[in-house]
Amino acid sequence: MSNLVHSDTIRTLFSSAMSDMYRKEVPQYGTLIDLVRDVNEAVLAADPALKARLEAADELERLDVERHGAIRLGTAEELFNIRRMFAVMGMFPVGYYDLSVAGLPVHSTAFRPVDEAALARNPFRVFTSLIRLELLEDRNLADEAAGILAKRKIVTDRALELIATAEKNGGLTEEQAREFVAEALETFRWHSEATVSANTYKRLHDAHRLIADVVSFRGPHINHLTPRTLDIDAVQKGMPERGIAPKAIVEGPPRRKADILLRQTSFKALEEKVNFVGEDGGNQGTHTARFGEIEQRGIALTPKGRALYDELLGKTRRAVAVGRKGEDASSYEAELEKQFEAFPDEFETLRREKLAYFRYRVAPGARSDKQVSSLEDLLGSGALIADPQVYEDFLPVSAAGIFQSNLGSDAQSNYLEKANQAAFEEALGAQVIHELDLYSKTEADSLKAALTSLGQTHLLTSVDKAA
Ligand code: OOG
Ligand code: NI
Repeated sequence: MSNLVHSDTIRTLFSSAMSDMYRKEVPQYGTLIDLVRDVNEAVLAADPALKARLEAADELERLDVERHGAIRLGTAEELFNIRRMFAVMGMFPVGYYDLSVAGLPVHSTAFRPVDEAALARNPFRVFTSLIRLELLEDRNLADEAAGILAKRKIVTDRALELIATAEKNGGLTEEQAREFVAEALETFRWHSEATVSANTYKRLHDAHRLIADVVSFRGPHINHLTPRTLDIDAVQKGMPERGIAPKAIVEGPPRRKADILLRQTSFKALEEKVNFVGEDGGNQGTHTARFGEIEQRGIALTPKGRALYDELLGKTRRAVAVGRKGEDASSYEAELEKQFEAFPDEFETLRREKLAYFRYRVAPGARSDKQVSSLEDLLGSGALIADPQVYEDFLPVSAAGIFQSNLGSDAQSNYLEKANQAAFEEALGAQVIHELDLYSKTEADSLKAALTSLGQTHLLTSVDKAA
């Protein structure tokens, strides 16, 4: 059918509908969006070279719409249907994150676009966690929770019909797409009416706050939507001025010239009124789940770069107790900066030492004259340009820090069973895509295309071997 709309269009409709809904539900989110917009404008105005680079690399336009959200699911069937729903929007499961190591009874993936054109148009991502009742010690409570979850339906009937239509026809018409977005939105809406009694809520909550958050409600309310900033320290500083209290430390790498991976900070979850099920027609209480977060994205790292990152972060965290009784921001930051002196802070060095992924392109107007003898010569002459590839994914240690600061608990459970990607993929009904494959393919493909158009394909073999 030729009258189908592109999945990129559906994703953009959906992410903007989610943003509108969350702005109404959580007003601080709107404040944060305004703050991030102001900071980004100021950064771009003060750094024309950065602006030019982002523009040339096709990264500037997506910045205004760039968001990620997060949801927590209760059952295998829910994860299965959510995968199908996101596929209609051109979002696929990338990466497997085991959070049991951080004492959280969940494992996760990120649904996101995977091809370059789709990422450039709108890189909307949803960090999606599945609770693991099998990790609960109290087996009776686990059974009870499973029984409660088995009764709910998080995707509307009409949304399921439209998903099936999209699967059959390879997409949706514009009219169907609009209806699909409206129906999909229902899945992620906040419900102040709990599905359980105050007593059941308390027991679930005592087992783990995350379990209560998932099991007590009709569906997986979106728990944050995160805009991307070009200067997270400026936003962190600006938050209190606009009446928002950020968590003490920024997760991820320290501030650098050559940004790597992902830096994130959040504000504490709101305490919201909830009506529990009760004989006398209701029972008021509160629930804290929904919060605000911002992020700054840097370059994607190769396995070698990632190993160095993990090593330096690990050293920092061993040297300073993080996250437990109140975060001591200044000593943590000082230690982090000290440790990361060992991480090269020039894109040029990151590329030469194969610590990070790049995307190659031909400089505007560059021509191929005689054959050059090395890639470095070609880069040095300015004919070939290496742009940093944005890290499009998440970081398990940071994610655990975000989870924990919003659960507001110091308690760490020690779970015996650890990662179980096979069980996660069985629930998903698909395998997760390995994020590193995507970055290395983009790098290899872009290099090949650029060298071909410069008539320098003789350089390819040596590069391929090195890759
Ligand atoms: C997800 C927390 C992780 C991130 O950006 O790493 C996260 C959640 O709280 O459900 O959002
Ligand atoms: Ni997040």
